[in-house]
Amino acid sequence: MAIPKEVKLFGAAKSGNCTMVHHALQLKGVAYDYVEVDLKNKSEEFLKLHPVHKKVPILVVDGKPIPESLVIMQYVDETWKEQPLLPQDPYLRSKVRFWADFIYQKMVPVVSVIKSTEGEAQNKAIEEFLGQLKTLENGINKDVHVHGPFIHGEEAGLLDVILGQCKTGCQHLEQRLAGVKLLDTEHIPLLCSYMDAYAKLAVVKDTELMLSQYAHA
Ligand SMILES: N[C@@H](CCC(=O)N[C@@H](CS)C(=O)NCC(=O)O)C(=O)O
Repeated sequence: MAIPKEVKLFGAAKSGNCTMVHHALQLKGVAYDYVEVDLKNKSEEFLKLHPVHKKVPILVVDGKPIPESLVIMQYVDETWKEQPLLPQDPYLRSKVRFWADFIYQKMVPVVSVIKSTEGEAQNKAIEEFLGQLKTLENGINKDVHVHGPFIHGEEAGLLDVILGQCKTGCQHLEQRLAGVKLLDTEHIPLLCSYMDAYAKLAVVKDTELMLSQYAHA
């Protein structure tokens, strides 16, 4: 397969799903152009890219659009071989995909409940989320982590990218829910240490700086 020539990311500066795609592209050293989408006033150009989805991020590779952050990151990993984001071993790959899916399909919906409720219902959702964090910590350590500062070992991989964004999301949530600690080093010491290692990577600062010009968006 020929290496793509033109790579364009349509995203929004405030979107965590888009930030993960920036990180994945930059970790792999892929050169790309960025288009900031006004989500309140989506352009015709953007709407034509994926009429079903109509959400960011969308990666356009040599004119072909790819939606969904998790699908995009796996596409990027399969297309550019430098610094693999997924393990080479198929069994280990299945484990990484399982835990990525757990975060997207099980944890993200609970975060939505926390954001959209109050009182008893919100407390119940917070408890559920804390339990999921523990399940994730135990599962990742049993299934994926071998040795090194990152979940994937010596280099950051797909789960590190996703967890990096989880950290940002949880910090915002903690500010909103004054007094509630979601990322507690006593409760989930290993996840906290992977997240801290990831936060120190240059791609994190570089993306933040690049997107700061759209902070008003
Ligand atoms: N599951 C999708 C979620 C995409 C998504 O929800 N994008 C939001 C921004 S984070 C969006 O485009 N919202 C605008 C809209 O729904 O109109 C992914 O991971 O890419």
